[in-house]
Amino acid sequence: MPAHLNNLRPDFTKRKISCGSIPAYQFSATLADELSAKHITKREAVELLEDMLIVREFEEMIVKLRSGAYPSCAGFEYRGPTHVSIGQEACSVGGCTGIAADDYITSTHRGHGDSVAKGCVAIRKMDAATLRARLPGATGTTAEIYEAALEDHIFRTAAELFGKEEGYCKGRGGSMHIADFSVGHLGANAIVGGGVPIATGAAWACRYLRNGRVAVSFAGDGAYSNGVVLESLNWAAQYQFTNLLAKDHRFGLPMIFVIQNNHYGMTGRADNEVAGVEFLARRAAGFDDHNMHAEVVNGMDVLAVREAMQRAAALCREGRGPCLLELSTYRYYGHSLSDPRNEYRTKDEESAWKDVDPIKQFSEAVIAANVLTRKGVEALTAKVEARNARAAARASKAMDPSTDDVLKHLYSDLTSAVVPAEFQKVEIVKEKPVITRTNGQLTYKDALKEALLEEMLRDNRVVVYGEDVAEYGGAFKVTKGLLEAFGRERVFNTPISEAAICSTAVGSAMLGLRPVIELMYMDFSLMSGDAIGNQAAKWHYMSGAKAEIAMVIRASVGGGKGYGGQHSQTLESIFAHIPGLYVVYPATPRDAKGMLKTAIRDNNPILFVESQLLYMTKGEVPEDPEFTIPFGLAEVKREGKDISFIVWGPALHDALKAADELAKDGVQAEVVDLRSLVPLDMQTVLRSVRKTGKVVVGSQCVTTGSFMGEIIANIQHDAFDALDAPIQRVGARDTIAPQSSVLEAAFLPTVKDFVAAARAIL
Ligand SMILES: Cc1ncc(C[n+]2csc(CCOP(=O)(O)OP(=O)(O)O)c2C)c(N)n1
Repeated sequence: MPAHLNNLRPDFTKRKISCGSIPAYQFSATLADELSAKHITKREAVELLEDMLIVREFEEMIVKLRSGAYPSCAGFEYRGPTHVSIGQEACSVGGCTGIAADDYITSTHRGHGDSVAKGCVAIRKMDAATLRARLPGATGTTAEIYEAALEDHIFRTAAELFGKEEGYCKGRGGSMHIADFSVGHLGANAIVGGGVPIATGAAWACRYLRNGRVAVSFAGDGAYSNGVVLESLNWAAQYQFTNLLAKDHRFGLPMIFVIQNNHYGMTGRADNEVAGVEFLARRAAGFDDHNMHAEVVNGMDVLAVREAMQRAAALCREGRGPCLLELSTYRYYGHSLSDPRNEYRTKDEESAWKDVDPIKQFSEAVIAANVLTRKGVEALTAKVEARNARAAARASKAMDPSTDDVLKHLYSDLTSAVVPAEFQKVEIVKEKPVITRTNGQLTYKDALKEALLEEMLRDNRVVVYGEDVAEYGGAFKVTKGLLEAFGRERVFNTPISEAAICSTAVGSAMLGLRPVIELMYMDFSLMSGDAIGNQAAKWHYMSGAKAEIAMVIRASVGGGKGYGGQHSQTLESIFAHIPGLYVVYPATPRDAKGMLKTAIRDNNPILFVESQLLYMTKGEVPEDPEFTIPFGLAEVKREGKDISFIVWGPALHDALKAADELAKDGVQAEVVDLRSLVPLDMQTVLRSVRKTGKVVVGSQCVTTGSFMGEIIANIQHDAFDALDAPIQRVGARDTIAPQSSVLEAAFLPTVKDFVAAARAIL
């Protein structure tokens, strides 16, 4: 039994389960109170007001731009999204001032405010040297450089919204995906809830790295009905994180879930309509025995938000995370500017919320506490308006990206060729797994394990997690023994939450870790479609190459075992269709080791497909820990001159057997193993096609719509003249994998199918 778990006994004692209570709206201090208690300085109070004004003015700019009424950008047409957060400024500014400048946030489609606030707060806390590095060539007094840095921040934010090369993400991300990794902003997210597991992964990375930082996910009320958000709450609260390391000291994830509850999804309301709780903060009680330190806070009061965030961040730093804060707020405009709001709410309701406007209230508080005079507030407002206008005008005239660069930043060119010294020191907790060669050979499974072992020994940033990968070693034992070698910090079981497994890996990769995660069956990758396709694949590009997403998703294909429709699919074609991912599928033990090591060292997100049919196959595998196989290199596994089999995955072995069969008739078949679909090595394929003139393309994918069609399209385009016959395709039949073994045999491609396809054109 794992040492950290107790002996499980039946216990049906009659009892009541208490869910405790969650405090709501406890903060009642005025600014004057806070000043006299020295919880805030006058200067900080002015900065709070200024930052809220910057956010509001920025959002007003979007509204005016849409109607052509923003004179500073006359003639400029803004064509991006218009999810403005006017009304919610206290959440963004209070939220970002309550945490440290180098803490992390993720945000949402309505994230301009969070983005602007995070940058302003971070800039104010930068020392002069950091500021000068941020603004090379800036001159003047320190105060002038701070001013210039704020203006530059607004400029880069606006430039990103306007799709310009000088935007934070070089115009690749835009309004709904803006990120600034230099200030810990890990990205807004256009997928409702999408940023929450990313922040959770970042929080896990903070804990792993012991960097003392906190990760915050800002997300709306709507997001808190989304599956991956609920998975994140569960993920962050796991006992193994909160209680494991020391019995009397929690060491929970430094994660703050912030619900910016503006009371509407797009139009649907959580309270009274699409959820069953009055306060979404109750979600915390569903996942954590301690309710995660949840609070409901007046989100129209910047001091209340700031104070609650400070408390939550302090708890996180003490190891008492995660925390959850529900901020009750309101957006004055519709979901976007095309939403007139009249179908689902009243003017009366809107005006009640405007009465407690965060900027109006805090301006009065600043005046009442003698921090600024009314004139002083007006002057501050005018300064903000002028600064924002200058920045926006400059952004509207900034350079567009070059159209030649449309593919630039799709993939990272970086690898972990050099492991930083601090990550080279690796501790063996108990013992390393022994991997034995029999007659110089390893199984495919052990080749994978050897790759993992070597890479984990080489680089402390490599972590392994997935369902049942720890003591049990994974459903197919690939990771067996790694827990004993590296301990539970680096090898741990996860909840059955494929979406969170993949999305948290994105978040931890953003902080520089190199997660290798396991999906027990490739079929389950469909549970993590967003994480893989919208998050992992896209963040390097959408961030303008500011984010490196070095992660490997090992997905095991179960076809051929009689496991039926939901455990047998070969789905790499779906993922090869999504730009931004690498998709590789080794078919021999040697390739398995060499390519997994390459995958772990590469800085791109990699879908690494394995076949359960191949796990026990044996072959020679180099022992050299520096042995790697580059991606995008197909290999001729058998030379021939009469016909080419272009294959990948287990189909390689069928094609090789078919080649033996054809050899009996004197036909010399060449067998090309693609090994990686993305990047794809068409040169080796075309060389073979030009030699033989006859082609059979094969894989275990369901035939229609598979990547086989892509290969065929390329061949006919680039080597049409070399073809002597129509290209043949050998894939699985266009149906669902059946349970019955006779039916499954009829479903999957066979050696006979390869032979028949070849004979048809020979
Ligand atoms: C996964 C997903 N589903 C639906 C949408 C379309 N959509 C965009 S914003 C939105 C409402 C989100 O509500 P909430 O999370 O409360 O944030 P708010 O817009 O109120 O800030 C919807 C349904 C989406 N972008 N992503």
